[in-house]
Amino acid sequence: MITRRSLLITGAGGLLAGCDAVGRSPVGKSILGGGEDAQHFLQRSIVGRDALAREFRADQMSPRFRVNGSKSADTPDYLAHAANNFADWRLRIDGLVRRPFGVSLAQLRSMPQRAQITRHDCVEGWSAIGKWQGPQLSQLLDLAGLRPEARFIVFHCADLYRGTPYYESIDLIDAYHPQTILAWAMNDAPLTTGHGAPLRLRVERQLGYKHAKFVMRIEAVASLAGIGGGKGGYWEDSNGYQWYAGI
Ligand SMILES: Nc1nc2c(c(=O)[nH]1)N[C@H]1C(S)=C(S)[C@@H](COP(=O)(O)O)O[C@H]1N2
Ligand SMILES: [Mo]
Repeated sequence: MITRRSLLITGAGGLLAGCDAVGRSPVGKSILGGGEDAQHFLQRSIVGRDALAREFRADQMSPRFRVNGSKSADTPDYLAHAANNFADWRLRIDGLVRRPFGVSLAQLRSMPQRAQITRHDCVEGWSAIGKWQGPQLSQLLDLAGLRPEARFIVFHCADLYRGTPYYESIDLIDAYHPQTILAWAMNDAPLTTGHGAPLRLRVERQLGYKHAKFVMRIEAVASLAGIGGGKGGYWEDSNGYQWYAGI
């Protein structure tokens, strides 16, 4: 059986082939501005982007949840904050926002919280069910006030993966999805270093590599062209992974 996930992972050729037909139709033309838009449009036409990811019961949580990708961030700045339990650390929110600001871990913990038990699906073929807690990303974006030109949210991470800064990006549909949270807790405990302390993204309708760990800065941008290699994320730039990794 072809699952939606395998279709979307392996189906780049198929989806893009389908773009021609969409691009020729009047509605397609008005909506499609580039490859990213084409993927948005097609994804939205296949499944509702607002649909919730499945949530699980506590007894369904995986006894072991693998640490994957970077296991830590070893810049002097990150290590100094980690040694101090991130007490002076601030998440920075800037870019195309009216009120750029910094927010402490204590403040993030005192905002309204969302907790969810979800399944993490890594593109490498493993999955694990865990519980994540933190404020919804939408709350922080609303506090900052997105400017009308903002179209993508970029997550700048503390780690270098194989020498290159890890980063990821999502569109505003996923940024405002109710299950998109900035998690500081996993399985009812503060995030461990391996799972991305002090803060990581959970974007539950997408594959694992989109879930940026060690998030230091959130930037609202109009285009992904000026960030990293321009394709919207570490793996997108380095390995041709799809920018929209919907599951
Ligand atoms: N900053 C950063 N975020 C990252 C990665 C990474 O190497 N660095 N790896 C990604 C991948 S491929 C996966 S599957 C998940 C793994 O999260 P986990 O270590 O909590 O299992 O983190 C994602 N986020
Ligand atoms: Mo992954």
